[in-house]
Amino acid sequence: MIYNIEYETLPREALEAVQLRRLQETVERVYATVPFYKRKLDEAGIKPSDIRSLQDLKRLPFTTKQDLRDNYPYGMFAVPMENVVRIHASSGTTGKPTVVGYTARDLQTWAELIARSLSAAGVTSGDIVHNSYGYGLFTGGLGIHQGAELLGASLIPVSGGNTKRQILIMKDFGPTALTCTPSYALHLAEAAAEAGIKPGELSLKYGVFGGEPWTEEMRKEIEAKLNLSAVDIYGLSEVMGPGVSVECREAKQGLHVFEDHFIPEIINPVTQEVLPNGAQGELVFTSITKEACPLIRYRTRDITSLDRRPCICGRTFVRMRKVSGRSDDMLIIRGVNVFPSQIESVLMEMKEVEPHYQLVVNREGTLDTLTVLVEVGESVFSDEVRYLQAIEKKIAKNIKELLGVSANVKLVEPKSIARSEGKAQRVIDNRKF
Ligand code: DLL
Repeated sequence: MIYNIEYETLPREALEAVQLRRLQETVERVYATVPFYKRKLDEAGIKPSDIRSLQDLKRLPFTTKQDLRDNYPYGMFAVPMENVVRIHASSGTTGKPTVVGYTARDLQTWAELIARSLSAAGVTSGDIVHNSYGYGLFTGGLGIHQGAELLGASLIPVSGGNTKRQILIMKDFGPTALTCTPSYALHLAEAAAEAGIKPGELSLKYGVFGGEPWTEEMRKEIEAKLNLSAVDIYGLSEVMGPGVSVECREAKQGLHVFEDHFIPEIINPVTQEVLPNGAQGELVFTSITKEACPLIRYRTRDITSLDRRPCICGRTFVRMRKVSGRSDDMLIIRGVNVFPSQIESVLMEMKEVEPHYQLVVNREGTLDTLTVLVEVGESVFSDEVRYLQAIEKKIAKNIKELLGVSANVKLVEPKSIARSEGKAQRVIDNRKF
């Protein structure tokens, strides 16, 4: 079902008119209220009144995560604190967290975007939603929570962790939809199987998974193990949280960006030029309705491309391809660019191994080495050594063929790679730069 039929199916021309008006309002507002943006626009010699068409967007300066850090904690807020009703933060791997605020209207907007997202997955007011995204400063838990309530579904605020209890709830409360990171979905599936529950025994029908990159192969695996239809949901706390874009269950080919609230662009991360339609590069967002923390041309570091072809679901919003990785997650191993998702798709094609893996990068002398740890199932692990070695060789060969990089592949015991209740840690880079 399309939750907001009027906006989600707006013809392009009408949509662009809405976008331009909202963009102009946003630029005027940030220029007047956020000293950082006044300075940036002055430096670039641009006045808010210079934004006369959507083409003018590319004249505006970028915003980076570093800019948010430099203005920590509240320097980027465009409204007085008394109008801010919620604060979230993303932890980030280094340094201070990135802090974001929401006005009451921002929370309403966000709830609507989640209601749209859940609807795109197939969820209706008659569904029971088991929400295992973490509650707290992370936007996943509370973000999904409010949107599910707005939709009128029955929401179970389980949050992450305590997997045994999660399984009990999944069995006894009869949830029809599951929301969590894809890696945790897989973990829940395994735990359910261990508890002797067969895929068809749970009442799940829909999954809305995101917060980290995952491949098509991983989708198939989760759908089979949990007997549900899974869509990908994307977002980032700086821009809003989950619900910036979502796949529709009709096509499951690319995530519709809620373009009446966010304008996406794809740039070359090195030269910063805007790339033509369909080209792959770094995703950039401008928020055009946010009150508390509007962002102009925020560089996400996520790598994807935009698809403007019409979609069978009827939504007119542009689709972004599944994110293949982050430009800062990209490993450069002996000069070769490697994304964890590329390795994942090699592994997923092999039925002998489990979808749990970790990449470990070391530097020996001047040489980078890549070790791929992959779990195998109980039955395979107890097989003879020669058989295991043959599998390791086959994986290494497939990685070499696809990526042109040599890897040491090590099969490890079932359950030996740490499970995460939120985002999985796929890479351990021990090199010192
Ligand atoms: O992860 C928001 C979210 C929560 C999205 C729950 C979806 C579901 P942050 O913690 O700020 O926000 O992390 C944002 O996570 O820039 C991407 O690199 C990555 N990411 C989020 N969703 C996806 C996805 C939330 N569907 C960062 N596919 C983003 C790939 C994703 N990467």
